[in-house]
Amino acid sequence: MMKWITVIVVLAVIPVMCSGDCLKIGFYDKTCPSAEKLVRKAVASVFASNPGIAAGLIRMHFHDCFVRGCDASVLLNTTPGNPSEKDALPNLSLRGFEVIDAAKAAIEAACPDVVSCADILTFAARDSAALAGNISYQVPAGRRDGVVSNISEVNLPSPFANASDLIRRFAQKNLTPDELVTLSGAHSIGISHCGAFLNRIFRNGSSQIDPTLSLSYAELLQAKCTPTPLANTTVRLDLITADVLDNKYYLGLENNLGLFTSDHALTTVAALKAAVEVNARNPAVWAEKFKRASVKMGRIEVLTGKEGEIRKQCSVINSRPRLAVE
Ligand code: HEM
Ligand SMILES: *[C@@H]1O[C@H](CO)[C@@H](O)[C@H](O)[C@H]1NC(C)=O
Ligand SMILES: *[C@@H]1O[C@H](CO)[C@@H](O)[C@H](O)[C@H]1NC(C)=O
Ligand SMILES: *[C@@H]1O[C@H](CO)[C@@H](O)[C@H](O)[C@H]1NC(C)=O
Ligand SMILES: *[C@@H]1O[C@H](CO)[C@@H](O)[C@H](O)[C@H]1NC(C)=O
Ligand SMILES: *[C@@H]1O[C@H](CO)[C@@H](O)[C@H](O)[C@H]1NC(C)=O
Ligand SMILES: CC(=O)N[C@H]1CO[C@H](CO)[C@@H](O)[C@@H]1O
Repeated sequence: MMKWITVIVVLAVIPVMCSGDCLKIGFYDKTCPSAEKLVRKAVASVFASNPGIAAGLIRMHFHDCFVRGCDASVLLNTTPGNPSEKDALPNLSLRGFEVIDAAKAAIEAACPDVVSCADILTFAARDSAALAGNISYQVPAGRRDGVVSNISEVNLPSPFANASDLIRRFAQKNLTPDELVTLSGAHSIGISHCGAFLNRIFRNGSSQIDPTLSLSYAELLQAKCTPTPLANTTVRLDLITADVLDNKYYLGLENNLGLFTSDHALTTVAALKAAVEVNARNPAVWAEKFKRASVKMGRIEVLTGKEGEIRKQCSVINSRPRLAVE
């Protein structure tokens, strides 16, 4: 009898305990079993006609997690008196907001007020990796949505950054130098505007082109970005396999084909360079590390339990204080 009481007491206590941040795989299994499937469907349906969307969503997840944690603050619109993260310069062309909105609408129709936008974005980034790179993994959920998005807090790593600056910024988010290199592999898909690499192709002084950039590639980039460098011209981040999320990015780095100063920086210090070499030689090793590092990035400063809220619409918080200008 006593034994059974003990068992019952233990079982009753276990569900309220959780280690670390409380996120778990299958978080919506009971409350919204179709959630992950609906996100996958929304991403896949856009991907079919616009494969670039995978890059957009993976980058959006990174930007969300690095600013105020993975709390969907990146999705919030500017409101009167409060310019949001979306209006910050480094957002330069985030894309995929409409995919998140479509997934959210489908999910609200099936199970209202249960699934956070932060989890939807996390699932969408995960599904993007599967579509663009056949890189599949399970991702824990249970994030809640933040109620603050502030342009002044957007302080992302710069494409002009050197190795020590990148290492420091990732360390601030509890990510290791190896994870910096591994996650940068996301630059094996997607595009960039000229503004992010002009420093490497139009320089004043003796050498106009950054000597650590392949000369023929630099000339091609110069042609692309002339005569209006700040127009909407875009180039692919990975020359070798532009649309496939794979480890060819690292081969590019080893051949001075990294597009940004921050890409090339990964080959400039021993610790990072060793990781670049490992990733370049071992596609499966890199893919495994990419999965793990993506899950870890998805745990940065998350809100859980009763923190934050479950937004009804991903671009606005549920209830906001009335402002004088409204
Ligand atoms: C290491 C520091 C990083 C820097 C400095 C950086 C910088 C940039 C810049 C400047 C662009 C081009 C934006 C544009 O001009 O439109 C870009 C694109 C992109 N970044 Fe990063 N990034 C970094 C890390 C990451 C990480 C960790 C991820 C995700 C795991 C990521 C995923 C992407 C993707 C997928 C694109 C292509 C976006 C698209 O095609 O819409 N980046 N990044
Ligand atoms: C945004 O953040 C800045 C810097 O932390 C702060 O001074 C400002 O008051 C914040 N704005 C809003 C509307 O909360
Ligand atoms: C995708 O990856 C799985 C293992 O992770 C593998 O069995 C399968 O053959 C791959 N599919 C393609 C199309 O490469
Ligand atoms: C790297 O960049 C940081 C920040 O811009 C700067 O303070 C530092 O001196 C640079 N380090 C090297 C080795 O160039
Ligand atoms: C080079 O000079 C031009 C014209 O003087 C200037 O607009 C540009 O910003 C300079 N570029 C760099 C990298 O200093
Ligand atoms: C770039 O594209 C955006 C959206 O497509 C557009 O609003 C903007 O005017 C374009 N800018 C230039 C310089 O063409
Ligand atoms: C998608 C998005 O919201 N882009 C914004 C990025 O920031 C610039 C200003 O720096 C805005 O004009 C864009 O609308």
